[in-house]
Amino acid sequence: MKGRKRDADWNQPGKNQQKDRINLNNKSITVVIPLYNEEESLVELSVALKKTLDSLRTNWEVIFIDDGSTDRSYLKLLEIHRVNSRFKCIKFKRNYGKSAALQEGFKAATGDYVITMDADLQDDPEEIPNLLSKLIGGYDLVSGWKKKRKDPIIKKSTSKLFNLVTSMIVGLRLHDYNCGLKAYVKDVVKNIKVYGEMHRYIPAIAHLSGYKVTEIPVVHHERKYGKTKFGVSRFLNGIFDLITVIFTTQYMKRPLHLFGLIGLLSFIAGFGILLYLTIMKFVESVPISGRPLFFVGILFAIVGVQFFSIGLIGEMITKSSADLDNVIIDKTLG
Ligand SMILES: Nc1nc2c(ncn2[C@@H]2O[C@H](COP(=O)(O)OP(=O)(O)O)[C@@H](O)[C@H]2O)c(=O)[nH]1
Ligand SMILES: [Mg+2]
Repeated sequence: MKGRKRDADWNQPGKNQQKDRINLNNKSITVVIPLYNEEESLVELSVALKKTLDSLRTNWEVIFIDDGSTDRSYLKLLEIHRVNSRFKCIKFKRNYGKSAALQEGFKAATGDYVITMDADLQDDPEEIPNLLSKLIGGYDLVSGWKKKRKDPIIKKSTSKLFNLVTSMIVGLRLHDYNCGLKAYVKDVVKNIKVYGEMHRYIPAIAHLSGYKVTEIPVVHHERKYGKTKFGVSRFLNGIFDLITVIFTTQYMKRPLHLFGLIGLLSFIAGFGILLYLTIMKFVESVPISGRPLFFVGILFAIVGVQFFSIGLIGEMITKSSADLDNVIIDKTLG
C-alpha cells in the first residue's frame, strides 16, 4: 500500500486535474484488452474502467479478447456484457497469443482513440486520461512506462537490457517497449500488423513506419490474482522478433540491399585473399595448397556468392507479391 501511495505521488499533480482538463472534442474511445485466464480480475477491472471512461464524457467501448481461456473468464465477460453492453468480447476458439488478440481487437475497434491494457489489474485505468492528453497534443502513439515496476528483480533487469538494445537498434529511446498500457490514434492500429510475438515491438513498428511515438510514466501495481503467463521463452522469442521487425520494416521490399551488401563484402574479402595467394605463388613461388588462408579465402568467396543469391531470390519473391506495397498515406490534397 505504501508503494502504491508513493506511485500516486510522483504522478501528481495531474491525475484528477488532468481528467477535467482534457478536451476530447467528441472523439470516441475504444479500450482493447487481451486476456488469458484472468477470471478473478475482470469484474473489478470493468468497474474501474467504467468509472474512468464515464468521466471523460464521450462515447466509449471496451473490447475484451478472450484468447481461449480455460477458466471462467468468458462467463465473467458474459455477465459484464449483460450489465453494460459497452463491454464487448471476442472469444477465440483456442489460444493464439497476445499479438493475435491485439490484432483482432484493433480490427474491431471503432474509436478515434484506441487504448490497450492488460487484464490483470497491474495497469491502472486512471492513467487513460494522461495517455489521451498526449495524443491530443499531437502524438500518434503513447506508450506507458512502468517506472516503478512491481515485478520480480530478474524480470526487471532483463527487461532493462531488452529495452536498451531495442532502443539502440530501432533508434527510438523508450524505457518500456512491452508495457501493456498504450494509447493510439485510430490510424496507427488500422495500418500496422501485429502477429507472432510482435506485440512487444508495436512502438518500434510505428516509429519505423513514420508515426510520432512517445512515452509517459504510469503507475504499475502488483499482480493481485493468478500468475504471469510469460515464462523465460519471452527472452529468446524477443530477439528473433526484433530481427523480424527490422527486416520487415526496413528491408522487406529491398532484400538485396541487406543480403547483397553482406555478400559483396564477404566476396571482396575472399577474392582479395585468393588474389594475394595467387600473386605470392607466381612472384615468390609460395605454394597455395595447405595454407589455412587459402580455405579462409574460399570460404569468404562462397559465402559471399550465397548471400548475394539469397538477396536476389528475395527480390524475386518481393516483385511477384503485389500486396507488399503497403504505403501508409498521411494526407492527400484534391
Ligand atoms: N490474448 C492473450 N493474452 C495473454 C496471453 N498471455 C497473457 N495474456 C494477457 O496479457 C496480459 C499480461 O500478461 P501477464 O501474464 O500479466 O504478463 P506480465 O505482466 O508481463 O508478467 C494479461 O492481461 C494477460 O491476461 C495470451 O496467450 N493471449
Ligand atoms: Mg501482468
